[in-house]
Amino acid sequence: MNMWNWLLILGLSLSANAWAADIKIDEAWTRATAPGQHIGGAFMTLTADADLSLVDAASPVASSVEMHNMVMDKDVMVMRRIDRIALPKGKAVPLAPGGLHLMLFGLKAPLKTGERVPLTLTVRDAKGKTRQIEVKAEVREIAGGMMHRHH
Ligand SMILES: [Cu+2]
Repeated sequence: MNMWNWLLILGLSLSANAWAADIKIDEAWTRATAPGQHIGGAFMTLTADADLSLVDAASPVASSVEMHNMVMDKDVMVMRRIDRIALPKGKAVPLAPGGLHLMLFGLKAPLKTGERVPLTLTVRDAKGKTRQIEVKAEVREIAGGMMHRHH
């Protein structure tokens, strides 16, 4: 095999390893929290251009961030921790109050309206490769402040 063939193979394997997919994030926001409130919710709409999964999230303002879903359990809506959120190719996946959402635990300070909360999302592709995506979520005041209940 001559050198050009080797270079061709190298080029192909490099492009196969590169992260090709892209992901669009719209309307990232979090709920403003009251002093002493240590849990917050974060929401956004994710649209991937390949079949991806959201597999982890983190934020410097919280000690941990979990992915949650709301499910019916004997006529009561309860929150469940999940370990991935599927992002099917081309489909807008909303994370919204009452459905899939991110939950921020151990808030170090109240989230104040107008601030931007940095979030790092870890996304995995069909081959198991992961990539981290930085998002800034705008803190919004929500009248009524429907609190999440955890058991
Ligand atoms: Cu939750």
